[in-house]
Amino acid sequence: MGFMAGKKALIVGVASDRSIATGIAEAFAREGAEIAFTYQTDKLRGRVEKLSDRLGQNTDLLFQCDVTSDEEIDAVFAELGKHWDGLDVLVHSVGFAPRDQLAGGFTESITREGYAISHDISAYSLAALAKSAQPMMTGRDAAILALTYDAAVKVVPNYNVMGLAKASLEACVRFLAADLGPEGIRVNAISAGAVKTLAAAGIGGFRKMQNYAVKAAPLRRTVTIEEIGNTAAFLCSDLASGITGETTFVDAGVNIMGMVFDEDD
Ligand code: NAD
Ligand code: 0WE
Repeated sequence: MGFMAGKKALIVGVASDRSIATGIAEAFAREGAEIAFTYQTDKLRGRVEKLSDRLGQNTDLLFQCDVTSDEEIDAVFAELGKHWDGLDVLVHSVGFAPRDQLAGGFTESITREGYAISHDISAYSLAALAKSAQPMMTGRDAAILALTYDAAVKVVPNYNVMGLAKASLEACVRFLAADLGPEGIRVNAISAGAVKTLAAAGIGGFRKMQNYAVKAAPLRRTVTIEEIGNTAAFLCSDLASGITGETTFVDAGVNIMGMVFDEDD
């Protein structure tokens, strides 16, 4: 029997087979969890349905949800409540900034609107989902997980306003953990190394970034969505019952390096 047997999980953020959320869903299914999914737009419904089916899940448990809409968020939990008497796991694997925010210098690219959109979708949405999910998650050893990136705490070229949004997301994880701990809800984040997903593929210089990661990483490679999924399954299971408010790195060790030399330097 898997270590998530009997757990009911909602995963927000599947957009393709390469999504980090897909790696998380695969690990959850392997460990025996039941999984419901949301999808951002109708265009993505088919993909999420295929994944749900491939993982042997109930394909009725798919809900449209743009996280900028409180109505859509509330509707997800209202609908989910018709199928499940409670929720054990909530995964937030969502991030977005308008494309022009992720290129060029920080002061050059940042705008009030870019700041507002990136923080709304990438950070506030965690609080919004947690707020709406709380009644279904209370009193059952539940867990919430968010995906972050090390540019929350260190400067990464071009990540710009998304770094500020991830800093807010990580602070949100801690405030939620303190607030929801007494309800038996743990809240954690995984800080993932660079993975080539849809959200990453469109980024100029992403190859450079992956090359850097291979050079700098103690493990001399990038990480896979399977590795992120396995850590997510652990953090959302009762195996991690003593862990809350934490950011766990799954990055082949890149973040521990203070300086990296080229072979020929
Ligand atoms: P992805 O493109 O596969 O997933 C991003 C998801 O965000 C998509 O499913 C998209 O539909 C969703 N989304 C965007 N705006 C939304 C909205 N308004 N409403 C609902 N959903 C919305 O890319 P990914 O790399 O799997 O990203 C998942 C998470 O992992 C993000 O938080 C990202 O910042 C984080 N992350 C990614 C990397 C990486 O290198 N790929 C590294 C560290 C952290
Ligand atoms: O969190 C991310 C990706 C975030 C992201 C990506 C996009 C691309 C398409 C947010 N919004 C958008 N908007 C789009 O229009 N990562 C951690 C991956 C990533 O993105 C970077 C990186 C890394 C790593 C952007 C610049 C520099 C490094």
